[in-house]
Amino acid sequence: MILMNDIVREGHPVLRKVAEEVSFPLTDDEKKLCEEILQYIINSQDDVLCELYDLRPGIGLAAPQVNVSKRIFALHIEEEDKEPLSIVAINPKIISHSVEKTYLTSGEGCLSVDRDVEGFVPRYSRITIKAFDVDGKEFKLRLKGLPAIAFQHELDHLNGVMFYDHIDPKEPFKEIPGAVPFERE
Ligand code: K2U
Ligand code: NI
Repeated sequence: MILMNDIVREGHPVLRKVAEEVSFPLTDDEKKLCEEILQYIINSQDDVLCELYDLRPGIGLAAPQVNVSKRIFALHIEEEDKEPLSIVAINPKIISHSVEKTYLTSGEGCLSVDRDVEGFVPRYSRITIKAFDVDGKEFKLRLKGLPAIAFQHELDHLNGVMFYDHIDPKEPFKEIPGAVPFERE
């Protein structure tokens, strides 16, 4: 079971590496990793387990965050009145995106960053992605809202990018031209 002390924190070089593509069939270790990163975010959304194991809640987790520099991440997002999204994405790619941008009005956080970094993080409002599942089957999804933001946050982790790299250092809350703000309830 992944716990917070398995999650590397900013300053660790693995978070600034471009992660390696994965080949199929996955090794048993890679399959176990996929299960464990998805299980972490599911566990982290359970109040009892959060308390019991001192977990930080998350909706995504990327392999580099547990010190494995491979192009794998998991998302588990359940929002009221919306389709739940629970995926492991392997060798993920954004194949098209809206011109329109969005940003979380609350700003972003990261399980690998133990501090608040304020500011708007521009993201594409809508994205079409493709990735492979653990069996090597390719899938495509069209994402918007929080799933789209989370996907871009996790894909950044596979490219050595941290969310605060996107924040304007001089004017962190500068209006992003044409962007549609996303309010999390
Ligand atoms: O990659 C990670 O560190 C997990 C991130 C993912 C994330 C950050 C910002 C925006 C979307 C996804 C977070 O710790 S997950 C915490 C969280 C929960 C709900 C909404 C936003 C962030
Ligand atoms: Ni993160």
